[in-house]
Amino acid sequence: MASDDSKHSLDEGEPPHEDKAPKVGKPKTSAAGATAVVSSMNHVMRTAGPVRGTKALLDLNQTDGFDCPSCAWPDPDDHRAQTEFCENGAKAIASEATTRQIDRSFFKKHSIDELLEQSDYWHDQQGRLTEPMVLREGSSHYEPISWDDAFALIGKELNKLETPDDGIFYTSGRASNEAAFLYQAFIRHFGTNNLPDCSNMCHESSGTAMGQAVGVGKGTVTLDDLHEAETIICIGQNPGTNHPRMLASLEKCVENGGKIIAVNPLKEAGLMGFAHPQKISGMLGKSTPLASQYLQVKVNGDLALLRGLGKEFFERGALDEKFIAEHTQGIDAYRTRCEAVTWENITEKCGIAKEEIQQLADTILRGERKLVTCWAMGLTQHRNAVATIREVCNLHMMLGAIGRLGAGLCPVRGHSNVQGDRTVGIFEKMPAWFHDAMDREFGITTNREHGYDTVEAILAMHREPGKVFIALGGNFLQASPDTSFTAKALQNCSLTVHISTKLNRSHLVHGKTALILPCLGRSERDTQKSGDQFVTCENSMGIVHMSKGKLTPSSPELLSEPAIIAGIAEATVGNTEKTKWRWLVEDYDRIRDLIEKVIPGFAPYNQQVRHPGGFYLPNTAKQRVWKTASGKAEFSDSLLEQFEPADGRLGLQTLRSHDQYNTTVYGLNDRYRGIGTGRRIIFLNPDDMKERGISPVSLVDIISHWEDGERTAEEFYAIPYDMPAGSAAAYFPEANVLVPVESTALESNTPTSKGIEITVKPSA
Ligand SMILES: Nc1nc2c(c(=O)[nH]1)N[C@H]1C(S)=C(S)[C@@H](COP(=O)(O)OP(=O)(O)OC[C@H]3O[C@@H](n4cnc5c(=O)[nH]c(N)nc54)[C@H](O)[C@@H]3O)O[C@H]1N2
Ligand SMILES: Nc1nc2c(c(=O)[nH]1)N[C@H]1C(S)=C(S)[C@@H](COP(=O)(O)OP(=O)(O)OC[C@H]3O[C@@H](n4cnc5c(=O)[nH]c(N)nc54)[C@H](O)[C@@H]3O)O[C@H]1N2
Ligand SMILES: [Mo]
Repeated sequence: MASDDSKHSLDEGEPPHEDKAPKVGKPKTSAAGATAVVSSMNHVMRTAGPVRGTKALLDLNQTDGFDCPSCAWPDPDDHRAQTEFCENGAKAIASEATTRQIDRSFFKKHSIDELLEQSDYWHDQQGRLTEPMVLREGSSHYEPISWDDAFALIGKELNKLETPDDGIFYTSGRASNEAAFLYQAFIRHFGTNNLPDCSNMCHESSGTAMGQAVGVGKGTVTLDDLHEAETIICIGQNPGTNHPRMLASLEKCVENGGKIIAVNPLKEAGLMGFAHPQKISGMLGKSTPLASQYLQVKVNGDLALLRGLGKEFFERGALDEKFIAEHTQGIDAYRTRCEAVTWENITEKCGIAKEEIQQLADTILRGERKLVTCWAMGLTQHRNAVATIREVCNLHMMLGAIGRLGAGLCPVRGHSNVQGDRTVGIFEKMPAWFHDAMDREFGITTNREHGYDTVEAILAMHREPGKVFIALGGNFLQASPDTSFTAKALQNCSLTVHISTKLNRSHLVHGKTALILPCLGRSERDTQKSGDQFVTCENSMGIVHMSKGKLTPSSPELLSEPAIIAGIAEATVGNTEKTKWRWLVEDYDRIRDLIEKVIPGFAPYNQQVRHPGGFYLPNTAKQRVWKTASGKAEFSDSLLEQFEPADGRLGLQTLRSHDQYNTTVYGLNDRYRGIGTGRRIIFLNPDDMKERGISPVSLVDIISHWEDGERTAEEFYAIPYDMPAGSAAAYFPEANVLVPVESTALESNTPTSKGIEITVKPSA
């Protein structure tokens, strides 16, 4: 699958190369503070203007305002500051509330080829999409199309397919519960379970592992638990950039006497210290030190490190015997694994000394052993991700550190409603009870065959031309692995459709025919027949709450996501006695009434969600009820296998800069890591650079190695950085060309975006 020709052309989806070397300065040792406030204000005022910008910020994350679209971190149940947002939330809003616009004249002026030559940053800068556009077969330019014609075109193409399984329906995690539920209902009426989503590339490994271990694929803690915890481990996560409001909780934990432990190959500013931008001391630059111990683990050395901790707990007899006897099964096999492994093996694999692991054990075992473990992509995007996350669960089960105050599991979600989308049915393999309920409520017979996840969908589109691909948000091309392979998959489609707010590269690498359907954003007023609507989202801690946009929509042509879905559904599967698509959209309460009938835990949805702050969905693991096969929490006893590059090669992880939201590039700097401008960058250990004759800020080519051959990304600037030898890091999505589509995590099938075997050499 690797291409023989190492050079990528633009229609293979790789963003254009940069012509300037990056400015490089010293990495920071704490996050947020006044710079963050200034940076966010600048951003918002520049792009959204003072009136629209201020209004947007004042509504952000207030109980009667809209939910920040940037991340899934919860809002405090009470006492919300007037500034309950972070720098990156503000940037997300600026990007959405911008006054710049893309209309038909823009597309008339710029051909697809010209647009491909522009960077992702440039695409975002062009502003909001304002009217539906079509790219006709063979044409070089998008042109306007009416909404009804667009819906009819989609209906015609979908109904032409040989089987409903030739339709692929992607979802990105910004879609509200209402949009997501309606979308999946339409797709299940149509007759397929091909519902790949961004979660497949994100926290799928967490859901899989936690489902096996504790019977629930979601986190078991609340903000109070973080504040009450004695120890919080942040492993494989960079909250300073990706969940900045989490830093306030970490600070609170420290102020209450708790300790923060960071496990990360890179020294990340936000884990070292935090200057609270909502406090005077923080504004003046006084920061609270966060991590009391910083373990610079080798890339993917986490399983070994955690196994070492388990071994230490057993050696010290530090077990909650009562919890183990009452609630768990399988500890003996796990004990045998821990005893069998040697300390040499552990330290060699993780790169952390035994004494450091013992020091961590001392920290965790003090007091009442109130432990919270937070993790994100540094754990989930590896081949052994499910085994690693189950190991986290093992440690919590040994200490009974789950389902009690100050203790529990905290997978920190990405997209603001990625968790809710899954709850309401965006999944290629929903359980039988869900299908039964859909059949009952809608009077249909749903297809029970599992559908494609993201990687399976790419492989299928690549293999079998003529499919229809529809995306509810997101940027499938740039978010997916193996960019040129995915580009070919999209180009193979008869029709590609994107429901989007902003222009992105997925609109430009397209099927025979392509549609861009522009929708309202979170911050905008959504008026339907019964009046102004709100939508609902579920955050990382299982709280469902409302989100109500108040800004005037960027264009009167925009439709809401639910309205677009209803239009497509009506044109494709038609109305039935039970389902009148456009009627449902007249009043979103009607959609919520259906959700509550299909999915347990929501009733009385329309009532509860109108309470300020929303309501918690039930979480059995939090109640110490285990919905696993055995009815107990299950220990795992996986082999200690990890990703280890061959001699002379490095382990590349792909991560986010401070100035991006996934594939949306807000700016070209990565302030905390000291990068002034530039994104085609690879961070390397200084010794690894010397060994290869690579000088600082010089150009290198990166080659990734996989069973099917090599993939190359040319001309990245090499930056020396404090990280373990053998480890490397580059930005997503520029480095996605290097991620082999078939290199995925066991069981969860998540692309191994943090574990890519590479060689690096100076560019010719
Ligand atoms: N501003 C902003 N906020 C965001 C996003 C964004 O792009 N921008 N994206 C959202 C989304 S969808 C998500 S999923 C989250 C992502 O949130 P994160 O998971 O924090 O995002 P990444 O940048 O992928 O960072 C992964 C971190 O894991 C570390 N890491 C990499 N490999 C390993 C490893 O093998 N072991 C360990 N221990 N650490 C490792 C990296 O050094 C980095 O610090 O953020 C969400 N919030
Ligand atoms: N190499 C590598 N690849 C990765 C990752 C990695 O760490 N490394 N991370 C993975 C992860 S964690 C994730 S979650 C995925 C993200 O994958 P996606 O969710 O597909 O990507 P995003 O960049 O979040 O999508 C951005 C686009 O969404 C559209 N959009 C924004 N707001 C809205 C809205 O309100 N409604 C609609 N309809 N559209 C909107 C805009 O047009 C914008 O261009 O990427 C994955 N890919
Ligand atoms: Mo994500």
